[in-house]
Amino acid sequence: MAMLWALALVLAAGLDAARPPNILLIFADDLGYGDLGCYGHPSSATPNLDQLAAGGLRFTDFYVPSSLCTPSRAALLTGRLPVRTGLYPGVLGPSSRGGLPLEEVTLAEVLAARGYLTGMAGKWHLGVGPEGTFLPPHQGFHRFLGIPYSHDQGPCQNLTCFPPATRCDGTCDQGLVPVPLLANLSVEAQPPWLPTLEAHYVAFARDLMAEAQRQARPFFLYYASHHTHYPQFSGQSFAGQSGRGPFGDSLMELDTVVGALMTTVGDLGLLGETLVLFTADNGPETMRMSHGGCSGLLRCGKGTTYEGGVREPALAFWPGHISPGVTHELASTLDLLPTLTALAGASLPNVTLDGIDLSPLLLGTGKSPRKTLFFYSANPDEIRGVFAVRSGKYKAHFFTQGSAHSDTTPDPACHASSPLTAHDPPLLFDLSKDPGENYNLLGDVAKVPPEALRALKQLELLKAQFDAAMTFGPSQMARGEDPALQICCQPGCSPQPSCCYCPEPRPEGRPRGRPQPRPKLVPKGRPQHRPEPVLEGRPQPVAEGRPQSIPIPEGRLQLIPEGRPEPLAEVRPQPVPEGRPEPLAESRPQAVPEGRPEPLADSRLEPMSEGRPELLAEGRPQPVPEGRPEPLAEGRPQPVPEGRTEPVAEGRPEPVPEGRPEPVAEGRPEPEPVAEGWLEPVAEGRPQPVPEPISEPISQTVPEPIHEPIPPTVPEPIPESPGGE
Ligand SMILES: *[C@@H]1O[C@H](CO)[C@@H](O)[C@H](O)[C@H]1NC(C)=O
Ligand SMILES: *[C@@H]1O[C@H](CO)[C@@H](O)[C@H](O)[C@H]1NC(C)=O
Ligand SMILES: *[C@@H]1O[C@H](CO)[C@@H](O)[C@H](O)[C@H]1NC(C)=O
Ligand SMILES: [Ca+2]
Ligand SMILES: [Ca+2]
Repeated sequence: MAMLWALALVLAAGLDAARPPNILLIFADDLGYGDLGCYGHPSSATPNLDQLAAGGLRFTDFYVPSSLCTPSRAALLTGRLPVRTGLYPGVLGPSSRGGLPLEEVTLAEVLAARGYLTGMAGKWHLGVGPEGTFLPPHQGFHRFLGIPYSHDQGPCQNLTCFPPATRCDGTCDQGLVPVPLLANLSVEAQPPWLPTLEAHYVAFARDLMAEAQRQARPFFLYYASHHTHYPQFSGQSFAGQSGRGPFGDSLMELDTVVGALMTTVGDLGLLGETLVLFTADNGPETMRMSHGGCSGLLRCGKGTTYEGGVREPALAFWPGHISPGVTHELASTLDLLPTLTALAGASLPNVTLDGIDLSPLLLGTGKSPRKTLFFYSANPDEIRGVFAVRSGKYKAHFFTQGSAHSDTTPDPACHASSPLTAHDPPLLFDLSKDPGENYNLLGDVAKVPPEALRALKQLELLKAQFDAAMTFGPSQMARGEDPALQICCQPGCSPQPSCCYCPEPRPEGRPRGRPQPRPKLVPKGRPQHRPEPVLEGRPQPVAEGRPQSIPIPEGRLQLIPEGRPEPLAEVRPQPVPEGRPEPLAESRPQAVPEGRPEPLADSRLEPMSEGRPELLAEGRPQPVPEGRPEPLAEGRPQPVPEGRTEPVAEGRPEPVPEGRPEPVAEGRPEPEPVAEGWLEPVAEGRPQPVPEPISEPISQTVPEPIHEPIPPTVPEPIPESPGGE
């Protein structure tokens, strides 16, 4: 079997690789350009990511096309701008009727067709829809374990975010069901126990990687961590340990996840055959102040088209194939689909792609073919078109708008109070000299350098051409909301949404205080509480350590794939909430993508659901009372644990030395020393299994103390995320 497709690959792709690489794509949430040690943060504890950076290619100019979760994730998985795929404005919610159209071809579908075993752990946020129509199993993922949207899109005031008993910040989104944890199309828990959530994902990931190896096929693992999105959470081993408060603890857990995944790859002997990519969906949510991320020297953060919103840390690691170094070439998450398609020898979807194949840049055989980047606002419209354009070292802002997500920084341009503003002429920055976008080159018309004038003309032309050629797809968000679409572990229960409550058992023993009503979740005779997977330095052998999965009782969200999906285009977009300049629906061609993807070639063992089931669960839930929190209060005081608990510095690889020696044009990564740890220098094809995993064992496993009974007091009001992304 392996030989068959290996031969096919050589014929098809002309790559010298004997087999397509495994692909491990790790995606962080609301993580800023300045948050990692290897990007200069002085107190983050990210030794594993720093080690990836030291042994791989670190990007300084890597972008996402949108600074919000849903559109950014759509772009990552399709290689297409979110305005094409209809993922605008804003983000999807638990009640949304829309989602990433099934006709869109995802990276998972491309790779599954090439024979990959595909799996996703973590945050989806590309729609749920009736009967889970839009969930990952319908978009190319053989396996899925995760939350279908952000973990703040449900009430969180009663949840424990840090053991033993630190509750989550604020209240998150009220009037919604508790966030569900799904295993494929079934509800595993609602809500999950957050302190062990990432550990469950790691167990899932190990299982997927080991199973792929057993089947002698490559894997594609999309690990979309909830870290470091609000509200911050972590397991016991990280709570209070990072030296950077709750955000740092959450980030430290994410970093340890990276180490655990790399250890598994090493244990399987696959380091030289696995391409590891790390980046994040959008910039930091600075409205959380010290509990949010940091864009470093860049301006603003999430929700804006300033650099802090769209420029992200990005690492590519593939020993023996990608030379260690730092690159200043332009790149985007849009480019991952065409790049990975090329590296896997798979077939590109027959659609208009916005991404470009960057494999020459990764493999060190050429420069980045990407020369320009286009940025839409969080609420794009066809009249204004792109807000900002980068070409080479220049970036022009034709429109700017602040965002509540970027509140609380000293720069008022970032804030929600900064209205949508047209700039004519645009704001023009030379990002090579001024990455912080502080000095508008057109600010003093008497002193505009001729080169800047030429750049201005070029950027104006690029915008005009791009906008003229762009056709927006029908907005999925405009399809509106239906509270009955919210996932409920006990369909038909009352009163909804609060009765949709099947919490994950806490790691040890019974919770004290009130008994937990958990009807039917665990059939009689089964252990009440599964063992808690704990992230630690040295992971269990791959075969072990899997959490037992909780059997799903009947009546759950069991989705039977049957029937053809109705064409999405038939759903008439509804009027979009205020703030949009004009209805987008009319006079727009229904841009549901040309060219249906071919059926997945390889569906052995784990067939993916096709199409949308027609059955609706009986006992529709009732409409959810409106209870959206007010957009924003003013900055809340944050009790920030100051005073480091332990030194973080030692054992951490040094930040990769900057000092770009050569003009940006070079394109060749600069060689860097290879770090030790799980990262062994890979001389030839197949590395030895690496016995010693993570360079720096994080703290030892500590049993999770029993959670305190929750006092009935209502936490103080805390500003909630506008829109719950
Ligand atoms: C999902 O379905 C696949 C295929 O049936 C199965 O192997 C896997 O264990 C299921 N559960 C999860 C969490 O992926
Ligand atoms: C790609 O799509 C276009 C338009 O939908 C179609 O005309 C063309 O035949 C397709 N090409 C392939 C190779 O399927
Ligand atoms: C939180 O707990 C309190 C006290 O037990 C309870 O009254 C309230 O309904 C809970 N809220 C949610 C959203 O679960
Ligand atoms: Ca995000
Ligand atoms: Ca699809």
